[in-house]
Amino acid sequence: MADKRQRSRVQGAWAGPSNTPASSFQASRRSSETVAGAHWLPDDPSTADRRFVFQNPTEVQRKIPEERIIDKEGFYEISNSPTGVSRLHLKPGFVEPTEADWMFEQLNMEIPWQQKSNIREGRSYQEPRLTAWYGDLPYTYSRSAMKANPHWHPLLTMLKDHIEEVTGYTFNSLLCNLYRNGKDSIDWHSDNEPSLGRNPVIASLSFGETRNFEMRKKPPPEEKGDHTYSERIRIPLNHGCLLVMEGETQKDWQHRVPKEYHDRNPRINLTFRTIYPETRRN
Ligand SMILES: O=C(O)CCC(=O)C(=O)O
Repeated sequence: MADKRQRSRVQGAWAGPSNTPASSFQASRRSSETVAGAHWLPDDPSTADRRFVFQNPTEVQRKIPEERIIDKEGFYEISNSPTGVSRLHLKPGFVEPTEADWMFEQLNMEIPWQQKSNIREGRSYQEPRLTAWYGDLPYTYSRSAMKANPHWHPLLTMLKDHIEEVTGYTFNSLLCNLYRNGKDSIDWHSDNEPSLGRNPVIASLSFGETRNFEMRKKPPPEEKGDHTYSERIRIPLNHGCLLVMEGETQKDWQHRVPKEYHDRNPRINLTFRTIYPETRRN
């Protein structure tokens, strides 16, 4: 990193008429070839007729982008890649707090929560959270399937109808997540399984403890998977808040809910989606 920074300084060098003898000042500068900074002026009168030649920097100094925090109601265009726009719609208070309180209790008690096992690098591991799946079709991610479950809890049907009315989108499936405490989490991923079709719209409704929903832009190929300079967004998702991700968001961004290392109460997150049968995927 230090080496990168050094190379990326603005570079310049003193150039004089070729018939002028080099002053000791110039000679000492010439020995290092370059001068850091374009505003450096000669204070030795014997160098006054010399020109300061600007050389293009060999590498531009890169700054790690500051994390953007989104916590107010609104539509946010978070990027615009050549293929299209990634957009978020945040609606804190979508379910008002007193309603959200009893809904949290009911969902916590009545959803058939289970701990799913996934496969990564040939090894099976248990997800650090509990989940449940609703929909006429199974849902496969991380090389493990959740069975179709058409028996929607009436509260979930009511919430789905309300979200569809407000957003204008329709959904046929729901992945429920229960984060039991701060150690429960979901790692970096995109909801981009082929069964979700192109440009999936995900409507995510949260209840209970506020947890940080973090997003990072996928790096261009030349970064070789390094996210150091990726744009980042943090959205504190609180009790009753709705977040809709749309457009190219799943193609161009990843998201996660990281672990937190202090006490955290349980949180429930409902992610409404549309699953397509294999024959109707675009
Ligand atoms: O809990 C959340 O807010 C995010 C859940 C999530 O990323 C997912 O279910 O794919």
